Order: sequence, then C-alpha cells, then structure tokens
Amino acid sequence: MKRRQLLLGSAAAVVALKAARAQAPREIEVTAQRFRFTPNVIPLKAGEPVVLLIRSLDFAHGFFVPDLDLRTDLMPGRVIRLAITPQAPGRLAFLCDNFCGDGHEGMDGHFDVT
Ligand SMILES: [Cu+2]
Repeated sequence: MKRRQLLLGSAAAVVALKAARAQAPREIEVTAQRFRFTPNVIPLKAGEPVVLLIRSLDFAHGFFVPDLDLRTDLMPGRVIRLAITPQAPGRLAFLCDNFCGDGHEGMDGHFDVT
C-alpha cells in the first residue's frame, strides 16, 4: 500500500513538472556582434511571453527596444535574460545603443509581432 502511494505521488509530480514546462516561456537566443544582431528579425506572437537570451560575442553593446521602453547592456561573457510579452501585432524595433564603432548606426533589427 505504501509503495503504491509512493508511485502515485511520483506520477503526480511528473504531471506537475510537465505542466510547469508547458507554461515556461519560449526562449530565444540572440547574439550581438559588430555590427549586427542574429537573428535580426524575430517573429513573436502577441500575448505570448518569451525570454530572450542575449549575449555579446565581442564588445559592450546595448540592446534597446524604444517602443517597450526596455534596454540592457550586453557584456561579452554574460547572458542577459530579458522577458517580454508583446501586447499587439506590429513591428517593434530594437537597436544597439552603445557606440561600438563604424557600423554601429546600422546595428538594429525588429520583432515581427503577429
Ligand atoms: Cu553599437
């Protein structure tokens, strides 16, 4: 009897773990490198929470999303986790806002929210 309860308990734990995984936000890896973000077009769904895992491969870049009033520094060797949930379809620009050399002005991209 005791063993059966244990088994039932672990089955419930597995179900709980699966539910937690199903609810965990989708993670999207982004890299920054003179003078581009990869990917530089990121499709998102309105209302879907995602976590960006952003890393710089070479320099202290910035990551700025003006429409969401969101920014972070990107330092080589560190991974920045940035949670976002776009609220409406449209195009959300992002750009490097830390001068990183000739070509910095074109270091940008956008979220394509549908
Ligand atoms: Cu830059």
